[in-house]
Amino acid sequence: MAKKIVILGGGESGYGSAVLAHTKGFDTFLSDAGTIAEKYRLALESEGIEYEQGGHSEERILCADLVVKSPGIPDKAPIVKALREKGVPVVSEIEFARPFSKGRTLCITGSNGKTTTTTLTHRILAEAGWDVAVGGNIGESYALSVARNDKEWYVLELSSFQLDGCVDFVADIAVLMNITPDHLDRYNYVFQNYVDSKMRIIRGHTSANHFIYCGDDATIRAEVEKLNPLSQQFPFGKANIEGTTATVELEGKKIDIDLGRLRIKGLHNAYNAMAAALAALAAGVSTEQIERTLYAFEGVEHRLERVAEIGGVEWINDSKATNVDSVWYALESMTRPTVWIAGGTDKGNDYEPLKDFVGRKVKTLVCMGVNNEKLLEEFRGIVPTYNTSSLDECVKVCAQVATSGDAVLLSPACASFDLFKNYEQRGTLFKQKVLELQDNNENK
Ligand code: UMA
Ligand code: ADP
Repeated sequence: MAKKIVILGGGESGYGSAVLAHTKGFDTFLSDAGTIAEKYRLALESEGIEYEQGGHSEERILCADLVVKSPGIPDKAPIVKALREKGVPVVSEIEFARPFSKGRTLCITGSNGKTTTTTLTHRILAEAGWDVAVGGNIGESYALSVARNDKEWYVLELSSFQLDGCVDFVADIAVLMNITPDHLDRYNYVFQNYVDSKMRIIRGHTSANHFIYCGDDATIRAEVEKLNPLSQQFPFGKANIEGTTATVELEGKKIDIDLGRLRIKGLHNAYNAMAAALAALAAGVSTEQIERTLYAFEGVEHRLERVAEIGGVEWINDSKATNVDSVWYALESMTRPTVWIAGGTDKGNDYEPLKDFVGRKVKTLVCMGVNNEKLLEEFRGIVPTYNTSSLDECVKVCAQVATSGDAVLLSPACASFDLFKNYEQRGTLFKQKVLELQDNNENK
């Protein structure tokens, strides 16, 4: 009899896992506690995959031989607790899909910089003509790609939630960008639990594997010392930078990255470029090919994205900056007096690390959110502040206070859910408003 696989969650991850399980001939059942989006529901129906929504039917799920859990479902969900109590194995989509793929995996994790580094690395491999797909915490799920069109190489962005459900999965090449507090609500508010999750990126490593990590990150350094991984290690960091050149070297191949020629700016993007270059070298891409893509890469939407220059004011969309560390790097990269837009759903932020930059680089703080009290209190004595509760109001205030030579930076340090569907919608609407402002300005 076919092994019974239950998939929990019918979003991108669950849908991909269900297709893969069904394709491989398992007795497949997908269960979603909420409502499955129409596109996934229709696709499940057309594939003939059994599913339920609006609740998890415990009796059936507990009979599974294996459960594949979507990353957004926390361990404290009653159904997951019940499965663990019964001893039913619960794994992530990444763990489940790996054995069905012939491809090698280049996996990138970290608290910040994952998407930028993953996108850049994937582009390097793709432009070098390799048979490669990108997946994981970005775009189409890994499982779906393995089911439909398995590749020789996968560049995977891995979240801590995905790493949590990995047991035997080994990242052939592992990249760890940084570890700073994030998602602590999923880790009992214990930072070390989150750190342990991130360090799973090197689980099972032998001397055949490459481990590329930011050597400037004290948390990672301490973990490397403690875990003493067998992998070949390639730390990158400020020590690689001399003047405006960042030099990386792997197995006798060397690249001098001219930071001035990169289109993506700031120290964090120097880190991202070094990580991507090392990862591509580890995969075996030529130095010429890596350099070509590095200098052409324009970055990813909503990450320090330049929107327009209006009356000498540069408007920048960094809507993806949803935690304090990413804002630190955004402010670090600012070269103009900055009108800083922040606010949204606070994730228990400690704003202390930003105060020095705010004092030196920020001209005005414009808060945008339903409840801005915490931000206002933190920064009131340091810079002039404005309290706004809609995008319209916020952009109007920014246009009034910014003068030629300034920058207006949307880098919220918070999630977007108080006023927007997600960070993409926040960034897209911000860009629309800025472009309207530009049109009005030109028609004056
Ligand atoms: N659900 C249940 N039971 C529950 C709780 C939720 O069935 O107890 C259902 C919901 O009703 C919903 C489904 O689970 O239909 C959603 O599952 P999900 O939240 O795991 O979302 P997916 O669409 O499957 O997307 C997930 C990742 N989402 C999260 O980790 C929250 C996507 O990362 C990832 O791209 C995708 O799998 C493919 O692998 C997104 C993300 O926000 C981009 N990631 C976080 C981040 O970057 O900060 C980690
Ligand atoms: P992630 O996928 O980890 O969220 P992104 O590449 O999407 O990372 O970037 C998220 C935010 O973090 C952006 O606002 C960006 O400006 C900032 N950022 C990008 N790379 C880094 C890095 N290496 N260190 C710190 N912050 C970064």
